[in-house]
Amino acid sequence: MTTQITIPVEGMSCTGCENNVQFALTSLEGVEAVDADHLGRTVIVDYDPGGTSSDDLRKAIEDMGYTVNREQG
Ligand SMILES: [Cu+2]
Repeated sequence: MTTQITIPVEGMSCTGCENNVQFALTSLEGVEAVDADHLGRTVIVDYDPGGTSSDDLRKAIEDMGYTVNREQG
């Protein structure tokens, strides 16, 4: 079963940031698709909860130096 989550992310400033986030998250087990949008400040992830968790996704984004707004998502 694939689940989709929209994660509010601060700090992405260009398409290079989008690509970095997409590349890093796509390499995680269970992640099927990633759509990062620096203008909308969101990262939408399709993933299999059996392979990774939403917390793993948030942590991976934070490990790259971006800020996840945990109150909104
Ligand atoms: Cu950038």
